[in-house]
Amino acid sequence: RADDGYRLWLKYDRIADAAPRQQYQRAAQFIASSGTTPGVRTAAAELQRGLSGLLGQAVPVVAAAGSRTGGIVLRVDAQASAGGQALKPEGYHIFSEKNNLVITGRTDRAVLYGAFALLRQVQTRQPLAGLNVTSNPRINFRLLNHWDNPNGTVERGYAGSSIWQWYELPERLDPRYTDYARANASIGINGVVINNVNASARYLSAEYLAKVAALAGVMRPYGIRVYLSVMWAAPKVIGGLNTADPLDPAVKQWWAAKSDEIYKAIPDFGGFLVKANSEGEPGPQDYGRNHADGANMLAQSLGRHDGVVMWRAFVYKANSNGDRFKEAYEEFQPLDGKFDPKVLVQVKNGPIDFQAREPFHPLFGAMPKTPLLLEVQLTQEYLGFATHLVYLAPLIKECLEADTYAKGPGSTVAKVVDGTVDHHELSGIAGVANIGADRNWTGHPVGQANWYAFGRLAWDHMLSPETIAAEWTKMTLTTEPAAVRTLTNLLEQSRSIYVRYTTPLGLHHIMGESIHYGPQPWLAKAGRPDWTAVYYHKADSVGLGFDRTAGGSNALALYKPEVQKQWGNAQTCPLNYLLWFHHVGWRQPLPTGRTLWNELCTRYYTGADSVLWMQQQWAAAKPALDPALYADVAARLQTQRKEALWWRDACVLYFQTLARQPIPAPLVPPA
Ligand code: GCW
Repeated sequence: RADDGYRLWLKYDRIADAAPRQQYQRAAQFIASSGTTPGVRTAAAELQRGLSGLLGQAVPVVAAAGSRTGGIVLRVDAQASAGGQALKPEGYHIFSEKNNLVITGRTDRAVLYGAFALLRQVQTRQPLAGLNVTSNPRINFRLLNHWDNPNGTVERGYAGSSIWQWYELPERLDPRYTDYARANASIGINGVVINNVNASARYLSAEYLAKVAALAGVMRPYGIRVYLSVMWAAPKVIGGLNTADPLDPAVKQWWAAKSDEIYKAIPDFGGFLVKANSEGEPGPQDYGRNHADGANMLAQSLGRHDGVVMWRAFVYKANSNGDRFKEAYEEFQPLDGKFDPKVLVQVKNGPIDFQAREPFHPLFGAMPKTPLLLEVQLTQEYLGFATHLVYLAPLIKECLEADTYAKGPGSTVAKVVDGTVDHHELSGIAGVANIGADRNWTGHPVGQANWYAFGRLAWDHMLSPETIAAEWTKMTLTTEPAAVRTLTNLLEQSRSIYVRYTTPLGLHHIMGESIHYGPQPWLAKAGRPDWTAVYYHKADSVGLGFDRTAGGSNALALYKPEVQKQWGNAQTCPLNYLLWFHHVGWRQPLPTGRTLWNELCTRYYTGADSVLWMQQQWAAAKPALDPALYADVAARLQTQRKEALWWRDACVLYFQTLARQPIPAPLVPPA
């Protein structure tokens, strides 16, 4: 039957080749599990479901292996260790013992993650014999953030409406919630913030908390905790108070009572996410207080409950004459050391807003006393919605690998975030979800790869985008080796191609006003100056790019000297970041041997042509792909090609009005 994409990477179709199938059959004749907790029962059920499908035969679950061999044993053991090393609470160890494979860990969740790891081993056709794997997550809070609203819309969502059916809850539990939880657990995601950061106070009402509790009940056996985005002004909006001042005793009292009410309904509730004093949202500054005052009051309201506050640093003032690049830093960096131990400050990967390429956010490495939670965006707000094929692991990885030099070389963003640089116990990473009610969850079938890759990197940021792409391809699209190679390469190249035909050389924020789709580099007037395109590209008759050196906004000074050295000199700045930091003359020669203008044109033209290459690669894999899925992506690639030309022509022609130079001849074939 045609594959409608609903099953994501959890496909479990019978392995067609008899030889490997029989090998797996010999190693997985039964599942032994004595555990009766919901988490272990889930692990056994998932293994049974997956293996029965893949092996094409029933795999029974038994209470104990006894003298049987050739099976899989699940074992929760509070003392579990591997190679003499204690496991983290969620870490698992898979090894052979008396001709059985044992999946062990200190908690239910650990065993569940081990079960999915074993399934992945089979799905990607790796051997089971002699398996000995230990894996611990490097980051503790691995979260999806949903920007889902109570009315069923999803802010910046391109895959249909929200999957949460608020009206039906708490009575009816859509089976889709369980499949959602399964998918997340399979990649190690252990928390979900279910509502938009532009939050409605309604979620904190008793009526909605009952609905949230029902969802939490579905997530719990999969090791997933539920969190809420909260609206700062809730004590006024639904609490009947006349203030939301964090230092007001009645406000404190209201939040403490609200927290108690939530934990009564949801004992494993994860905590709060807050967007405050940002883009018109209310916050503590409305009362002359600062972000730490607000975050700490909420953290204290959690009191004895086991929860955290995630406070977003995505702030920039209306009518600021400065450089938006610097604003979050200026508001937050001075507060380092002032936050309650239960607070994480949540920072986007870059200083502006989820552009196709950004330098890492200067707060990373600059707040050693505060655990910083990295926020990346999986929904493709600035990356072509659900139309353009863009695999995001290279973007996320670029940020993770960037060196902040905070404690000398090697202080990468990844190590700041996982807590190793500054010895934090709390560590977190969040992906803004690209999930909606579309049958295939993500609209673009390859959007699924971004959900998958996020979870895998959140678990282990050392994995390579290539490894993850290959895994996903095998689990989701095909295991045919040549096609896997072609598709993995296609995925890997897709993001740099997108950058070339939209925002090459460090251009940023030149897309359509408010919709954030398509080109609009001429945009000069909008709700506020820092929503226009001209604010960011600064094109004039002399040249192009935002001078952020000492002669300009001096945003570069927010970084450590080593980083300033990399980006501070227009002659040596890597071309990918050039126009982020420098205003460069149109006729300025670049290390490629071309002038800036010629290089700009070359990137737009070759970028757009690379979409033809993408189409060819997809076509080359056709025999190995499901026909309906093939046609879906092929059609989206056609639109992508059309829109790459739109981007190219709009940008080149607009910038040409200022550069006043011809498009280099070789790029334009003679008419
Ligand atoms: O990227 C911008 C989006 C807003 C979003 C905001 C944020 C949820 O355009 O839609 O609001 O960021 O991250 O808060």
